Amino acid sequence: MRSDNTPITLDLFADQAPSTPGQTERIGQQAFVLRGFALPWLERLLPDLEAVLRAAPFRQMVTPGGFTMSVALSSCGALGWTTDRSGYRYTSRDPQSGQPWPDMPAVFRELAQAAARAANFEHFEPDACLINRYVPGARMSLHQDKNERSLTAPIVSISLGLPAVFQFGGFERSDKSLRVPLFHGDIVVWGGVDRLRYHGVLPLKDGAHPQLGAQRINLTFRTAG
Ligand code: MD3
Ligand code: FE
Repeated sequence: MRSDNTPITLDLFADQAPSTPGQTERIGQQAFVLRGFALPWLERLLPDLEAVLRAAPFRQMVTPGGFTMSVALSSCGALGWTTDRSGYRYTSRDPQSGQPWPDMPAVFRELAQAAARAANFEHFEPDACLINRYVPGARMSLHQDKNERSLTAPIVSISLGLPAVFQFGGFERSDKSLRVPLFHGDIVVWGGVDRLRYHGVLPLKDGAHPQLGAQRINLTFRTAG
């Protein structure tokens, strides 16, 4: 981290360059990209992801401001994230089905905990896993994650499918942000002093991933309750 608080610049190259599995990139004092960390887990994880999505299908939600998000969402775990005209919040039931969110599969929790440990966050106990689906053109504008009750726990994010360019910003929306390409199997872990950084995802480029097709799926694990 530089003294002016701009993140460390590590990845200035093309967003289509393959990542190097096993490599760890530090993008902030307490923020790390673990390249390819999820790859050895995916044979176990993807079937469980499909089962979660059959029980709680992707849906496009509306923001309090009345805009439909381009990213489609679902959740699993004790708590799921929801937005509608009345605000952003975590709920214990899927508002679409009225049922509790699907359980968080053991392999999800184990992978999130292993990644947190690899980034020096011990004892991570996620109770929410948000599942974001990006199709080409979908994006997530700069925001902070601050609906979680505890801001001391880290967040773990797993990227699957098409690559995306992640924006890693500062503590004000107008701060300059670093662009970090994220690929299938990469995991980002951030917490501590970096927990409230603004971040976003640039519009997804067209393409077809050999396993997941024309989409990017991102899982984010949080301690929300
Ligand atoms: C935040 N998702 O669901 S996660 C979200 O790829 C969300 O779908 C994005 O933002 C996605 O709320 C980004 C990755 C990430 C990585 C590093 C961060 C978010 C970060 C560092 C600081 C703050
Ligand atoms: Fe976020």
